[in-house]
Amino acid sequence: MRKDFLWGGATAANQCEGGWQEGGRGMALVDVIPYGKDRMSIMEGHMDYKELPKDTIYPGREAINFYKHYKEDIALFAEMGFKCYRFSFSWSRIFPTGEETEPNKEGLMFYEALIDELLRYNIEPVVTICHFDIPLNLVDKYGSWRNRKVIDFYLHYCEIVFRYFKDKVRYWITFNEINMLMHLPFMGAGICFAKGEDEITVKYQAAHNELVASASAVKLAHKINPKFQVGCMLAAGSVYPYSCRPEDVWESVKKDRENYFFIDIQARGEYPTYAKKFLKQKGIHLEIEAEDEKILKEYTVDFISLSYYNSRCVRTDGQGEASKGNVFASAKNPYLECSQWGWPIDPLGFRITLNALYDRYQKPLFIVENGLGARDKLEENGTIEDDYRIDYLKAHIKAMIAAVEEDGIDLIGYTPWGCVDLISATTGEMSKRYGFIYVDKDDRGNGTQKRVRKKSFDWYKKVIETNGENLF
Ligand code: BGP
Repeated sequence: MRKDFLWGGATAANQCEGGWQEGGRGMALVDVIPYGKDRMSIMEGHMDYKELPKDTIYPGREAINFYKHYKEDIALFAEMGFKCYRFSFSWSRIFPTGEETEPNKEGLMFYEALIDELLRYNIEPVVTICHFDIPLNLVDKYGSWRNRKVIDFYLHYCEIVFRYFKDKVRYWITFNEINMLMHLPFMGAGICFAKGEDEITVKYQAAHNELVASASAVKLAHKINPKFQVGCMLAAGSVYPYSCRPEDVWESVKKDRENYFFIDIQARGEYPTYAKKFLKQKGIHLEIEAEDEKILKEYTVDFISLSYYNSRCVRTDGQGEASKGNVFASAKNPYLECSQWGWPIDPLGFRITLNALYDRYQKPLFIVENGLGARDKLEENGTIEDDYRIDYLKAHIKAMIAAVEEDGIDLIGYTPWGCVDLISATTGEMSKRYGFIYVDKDDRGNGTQKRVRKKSFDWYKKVIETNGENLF
């Protein structure tokens, strides 16, 4: 692996920061996403958060209180030898309603202190501008990303942070898992549907608006600092045909395209032919302004970042089980074992996915999420023996190294997800843990929030120390 390879870890404000009423932060999307039975309907945009019962638990409001613990957590990241750390800004900490002209100084100062802390340890900050997040006011007042006005609010926010952190941050990601908006529109993009609304048109309109916002952010970023590296971000995972039946193969091509659609535009600069045809055939009419095409074409991303948890699989014979626990509808792949949450485990699929993306786009890749969500047990002697996590990461890192060294992929870095335990996006649980660092907190919010090093902590430290050569 190259000497400057960015080993690190990843988190996001919505799932770790908390401090929802501190430092002048405004209400955010995550503050109204509940724990429990209504979570899915809310995330899918099929239930209005205002209908939730009074005693609802909102795990993201406090999360692991990174807002207060960030120094301690960063010290632990430094101890593991992190070269970079991916995190996100909370938009409403900087613009409480999203509509202000002037930013909330306290919010900017918080991120400045955080970034300075990273730089003190020579850890490169990688900032996600929008990770499943938007000020709640923009959701209530404008219907979130379905409305073009939100593009301007987003760009104003970008302009402020690009200028403020001009000399301190180099890597920026415009939207986390941009394709998630098709599957969990409220969590992904703040979209809640009215009864009887034409959902597919709303989703593609919101996608178009985000894509224009993303390209415009690239333009702005390069104007402010030509050294900025701006990336898109895909929830990746190649789609396998269940069999070599041509129908299965064709279905897998179509399913892959549903995800590539976003990156085709962000990396190649235009709506691909298949997407234009699809929109036409479905009678989806989008509001596209005259200059949009030009912006999309001229301001493509510098790199492509991605999350990879598993491959996907499709079959068209209507038989067999569905793969559990996955928001991407998928058939169960009989060759793969699954995690405790039913997510398939497929390290070779990682190499396949990286190759597919690199073949298609020929731009540097950055793996900004990967990992195993598992239940951990804090032993009486204070240790956590998470060998299952080490096994998962080891197999995936081997596949990643093969993709780089044998297949020739240009890879910037690797930041496993939830390097410190945090709230799960899909389930809202604390017990679905990814970290090298355990956080004492349960699904109902009880616990001391004490941080404890897991067995994987020392293992990952050695991986970084040896630049991936010593996986043990
Ligand atoms: C991705 C998100 C993350 C993260 C991760 C793991 O979709 O970008 O925010 O949470 O998946 O998913 P989960 O938390 O549901 O296990």
